[in-house]
Amino acid sequence: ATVLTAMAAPGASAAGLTVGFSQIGSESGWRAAETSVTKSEAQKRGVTLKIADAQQKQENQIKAIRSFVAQGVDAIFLAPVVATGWDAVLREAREAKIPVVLLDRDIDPSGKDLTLTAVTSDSVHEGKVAGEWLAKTVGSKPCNVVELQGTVGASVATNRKKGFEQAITGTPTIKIVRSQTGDFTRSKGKEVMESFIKAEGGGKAICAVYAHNDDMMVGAIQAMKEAGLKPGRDILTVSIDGVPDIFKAMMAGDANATVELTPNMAGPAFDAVIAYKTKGTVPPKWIQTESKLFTAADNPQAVYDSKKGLGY
Ligand code: GYE
Repeated sequence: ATVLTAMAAPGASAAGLTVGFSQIGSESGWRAAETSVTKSEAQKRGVTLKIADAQQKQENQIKAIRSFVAQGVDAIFLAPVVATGWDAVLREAREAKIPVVLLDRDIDPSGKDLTLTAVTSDSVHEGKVAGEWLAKTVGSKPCNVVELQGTVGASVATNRKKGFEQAITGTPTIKIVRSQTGDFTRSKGKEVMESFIKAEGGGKAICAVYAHNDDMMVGAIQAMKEAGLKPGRDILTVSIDGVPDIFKAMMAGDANATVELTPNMAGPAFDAVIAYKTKGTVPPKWIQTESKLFTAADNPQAVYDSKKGLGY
């Protein structure tokens, strides 16, 4: 096991490094998995990891970063809940010569110079893939879409909206008729979907639901079922993340498609920090992870099984 670990992590000379991770919270299954994968990726490399859970609040993240700076950690990982408002605290980290790596979400350009790199998927692309799947699936049939947005001000919410809209602009028969934030949670996704169904006269005229993450979709599926609607059959669903429960919903015929992204953003981030700290290697400004379309026809059972034990 020792040999394998050393092979998987050539930067094993990183033993002794301490990384502080300001995590957003645990709003979704994807994020729970990210936290758990980050712990195991740290362990593999002999890195000491300190995690601060911000309970979705930016002010808590700012406090956590200040505390990591005061403790003199070797690097800071930040999953920024929103895109703006980081410049001051990032400058403090820079003054202390502590590199900051963004994980899974981005910040506005003004603060980017203050970070070492960002490990994220391409969230505009994810929205595009979702929109293209819908356009292809409905063809020329008119389609009223309701959209569940992620956290207001989060880069991934802005981008997933933008990408989806780009994909459907060429198809005027597809219309977003309602769009509201469900804050990336199951409970809000359900609540907002209930209000959409009410506002749309019982929901019969809704053709598709687009949710910026699977958790909100799982909530929306429940709302649709409770309203006597048939998600996955009469109402198409497309969302993002690839959490086990969406594959389960696909197996039951309640969901149609998701865009899967890896919860392992920390692995490449640790490698970048280790190379930077031990060899002075400056990473590219963006380390991009993959995201890909997955539909109910792609053997959801197998994916579901493969996700067991990953911390979702
Ligand atoms: O898709 C969502 C989470 O930033 C990529 O945040 C992440 C997103 C993820 O809460 O489920």
